[in-house]
Formats: sequence, structure tokens, C-alpha cells
Amino acid sequence: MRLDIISIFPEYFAPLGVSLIGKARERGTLDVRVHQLRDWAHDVHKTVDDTPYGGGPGMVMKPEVWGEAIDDVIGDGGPRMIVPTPSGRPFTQELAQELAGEEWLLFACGRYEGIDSRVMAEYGSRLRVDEVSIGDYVLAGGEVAVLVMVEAIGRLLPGVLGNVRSAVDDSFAPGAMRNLLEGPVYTKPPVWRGHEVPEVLLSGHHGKVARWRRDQALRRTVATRPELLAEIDAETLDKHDRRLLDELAFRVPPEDVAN
Ligand code: JQB
Repeated sequence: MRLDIISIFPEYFAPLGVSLIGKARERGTLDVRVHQLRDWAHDVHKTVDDTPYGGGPGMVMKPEVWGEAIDDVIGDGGPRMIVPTPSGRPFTQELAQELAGEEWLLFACGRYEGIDSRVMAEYGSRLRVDEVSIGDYVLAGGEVAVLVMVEAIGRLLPGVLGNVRSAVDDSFAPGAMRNLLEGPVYTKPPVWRGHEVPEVLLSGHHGKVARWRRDQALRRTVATRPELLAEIDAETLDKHDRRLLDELAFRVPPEDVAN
């Protein structure tokens, strides 16, 4: 996968030289190119921003500089373009999966109050452009959002995750564990500062371990993310699940019974 990132702060992307993503780059699985937007500014001050039309606080990124930068980076190719913004569509595991299937992604990192909207309009007629948000809080610019997205996408690429166990049973992965958080995990020693590892995990009884883990996942989801459980497919809840949720006073839709 080729990945281009345009930003006025290329130093933000130093972490992409490390760990999973860094190794994927060394192996050639990932081709990451970070570009300094100011290289396409014309004046001596390398200006990339200007005052907003209509007034108001802050500054807006100038369209001409972005246009020249994007034109040069894409040449006659057609990457999918991602623009982080607090008003974008939510970045979810589902979108990460979809983007991991693309050959070429271009990330445009805004700063200040964002990028002149005509840039998205212009490239929206030539490329697939998505304005995306990583969550409901306000960052100072798109760089950290891009790091988050590149890590989430990168670990889904074939051969990037060190361990073959992979992405399939993650909390937000589509499939069986979707809408259920992961439960607690433990390793040796069996007692640490007086805290014991739950006995069932030492029992070697795989059926009991699986049931206990499922209970923990359900309890944790009810406690911290009940809205995820509210959307769970009722068909995926067995008799034990229903009894536990009942004990937790969590309302689930009734089992479908004919007539
Ligand atoms: C400028 C950004 C985010 C990119 C994501 C997320 O855009 C703004 N609007 C109002 C106030 C401040 C900004 C700052 N800003 C470019 C830019 C914020 C992304 C961003 C984001 N993705 N929160 N904030 N989830």
C-alpha cells in the first residue's frame, strides 16, 4: 500500500518509522511518503493560511497551496483521499477495514480552522474524498488523527501484524465479537502483590474458560458501553448470556418464538 501524507508538521510522523508500521516499511509492504505542505507555498514566508471569509476567529488554509501540493503528489494517479476534521464521518473499525483494501491513500492534514472547503470540492470530483473524524473531541490539527488511522489501517495489512492471531477477534472487528468489549487478560506470576489470577484460567478447562471470558466481556460491556450491547444481534446471545444479562438487569430483545 502507498500512503502519502501532506502536513505543515512532517515531524509528527516520526513514529511511523517504529514498530509494526516501521517494519512493514522496511519490508516494502508499506510505502509511506510524508510531504511538507510549505514546499508548495510561493512567498518568502511560505504562507499557507489566510483570514476566513465572513469573519470569525482563527485562520483557514489557502486552497492554492493545497491544490499544487495535491496535484504534484498524485500526478496522473488516483488515490483515495482522507481529510481529518472534527465534522467528518466517524472513523470506525469498518472504515479501517475498507481503507486497508485500497492500494493508495492520501491524507491531507489541516491546521488552524481547517482547509478551504473548495479543496475538498475540487478533488471530490476527481478522487474519492472522505472527511473523517476520529472522535468527539477537538484536536489542534489532523496529524494525530492520521497517526491513529494509519496504525489502525496498517495492522490490518497482510503480513503487518507480527502475530498471526490477527485482527479477527478484536473488540470492534466485524464478526462474532462485534458489539462486545474484550475482557481482562492475565499472565504469570499467578499471584502478584496479593492479586490472584482468576482460578478458572489456571484450570485448563477450555469450555469453562471460554464461558468465563464471555461473561467478563458481557459484564464489561454492560458497565462501560451499554449502547454497544443494545445493538447486538439478539441471535448471537445464548441462554447463558441471557441469564447473565438478566442478572445485570440489562434489557435484551425477546427470543424470536414462532406464534
Ligand atoms: C484543524 C482540526 C481535527 C483536523 C479529526 C477530531 O478543525 C477545527 N475546527 C474547529 C476548531 C479546531 C479545529 C482544528 N483542526 C484541522 C483539524 C481538528 C482534525 C480533529 C479531529 N479527525 N477532532 N479534531 N476528531
